[in-house]
Amino acid sequence: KSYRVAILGATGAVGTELLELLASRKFPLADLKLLASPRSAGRTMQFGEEHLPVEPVGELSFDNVDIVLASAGGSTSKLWAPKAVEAGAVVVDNSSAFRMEPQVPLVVPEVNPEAAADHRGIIANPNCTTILMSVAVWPLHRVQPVKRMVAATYQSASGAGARAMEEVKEQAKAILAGETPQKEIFPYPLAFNLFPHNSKLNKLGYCEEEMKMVNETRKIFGSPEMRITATCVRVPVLRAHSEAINLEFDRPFSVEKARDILSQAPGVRLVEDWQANYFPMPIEASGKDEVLVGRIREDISNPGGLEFWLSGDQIRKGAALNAVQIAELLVAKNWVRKAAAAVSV
Ligand code: A2P
Ligand code: 11C
Repeated sequence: KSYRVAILGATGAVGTELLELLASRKFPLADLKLLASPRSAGRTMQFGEEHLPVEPVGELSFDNVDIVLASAGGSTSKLWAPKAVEAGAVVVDNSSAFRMEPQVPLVVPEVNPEAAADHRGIIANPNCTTILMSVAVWPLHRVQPVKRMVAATYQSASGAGARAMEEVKEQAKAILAGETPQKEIFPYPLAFNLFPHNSKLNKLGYCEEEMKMVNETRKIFGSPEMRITATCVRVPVLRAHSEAINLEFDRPFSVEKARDILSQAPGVRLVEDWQANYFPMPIEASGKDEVLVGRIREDISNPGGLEFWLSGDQIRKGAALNAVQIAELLVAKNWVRKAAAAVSV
């Protein structure tokens, strides 16, 4: 069986990676349609050996499409995902638009693949920081439940899109040339700087990005009461996020056991050389599928606690790869069932 796939937001940072992943992972494609805004009309994008046209998304875009991979922002998803479902497609949505809706599965394939079985046309891809944390924490949580989780993030420019990545490069060039850095996407200069994540703040002083880590992780883990807190910070890195994670358990979790579990965990690569002081770095996580985890140590302030550090490619596992893995899961389990009959070729 092969499937007719559309990428909504094909020209973006995540969209471009989706194209690459569908080709390199040999997704069973009967057809691939590239959709973006009218700004991209007339553009073509390379897919393997071919050059495919980019079409502005419109009312007829989802006719004869089985799977939509959407990464064009929340408002675009809100507008088009229901229309795609109505047209018979299943939508794997990378935006935050539907994640917390009770009937929408929120899926990290290494953690809760079974949740995808119950989809009603839309499956949500979690926020990048949540995905990276979930992949690393879940294998430990399964063995010994986490009582409380404290995260601090070091988030790359890519989380704000392709134009934000260009912006930080331009700012760095300007600063090195002794000029004033310009800003359009970010509220403050990011090059040679950092700032707390600039998403909307709530009454408790938490920004949206931090609340995504709390609420999405609870949903993915099926632990609605889990105690989680986070501080999210944007750093001048191009495309991989890092996170410092502190876990608290009811009783001590041996570092050796944690290391052993994480060295075998799906989607995780242990990166630790204590002699060389060598641990995960965003520059080495970039372009990799695995979440790099290391610096696992006992929390000296809490005998039941573990500290560790991770870096993961925000565009890949934090977004595009997770979405493609969800699509692969739907195919493998024959769960693309809301879609019009898959084409046999
Ligand atoms: P376009 O390139 O035509 O603006 P990023 O996250 O890297 O900024 O990318 C956002 C993606 O979402 C791009 O592919 C962009 O297309 C697409 N997009 C943004 N707004 C819309 C819209 N209103 N309708 C369709 N696609 C959109
Ligand atoms: C960032 N993770 O790095 C965010 C952007 O909910 O998908 C993606 C927002 C989301 O800023």
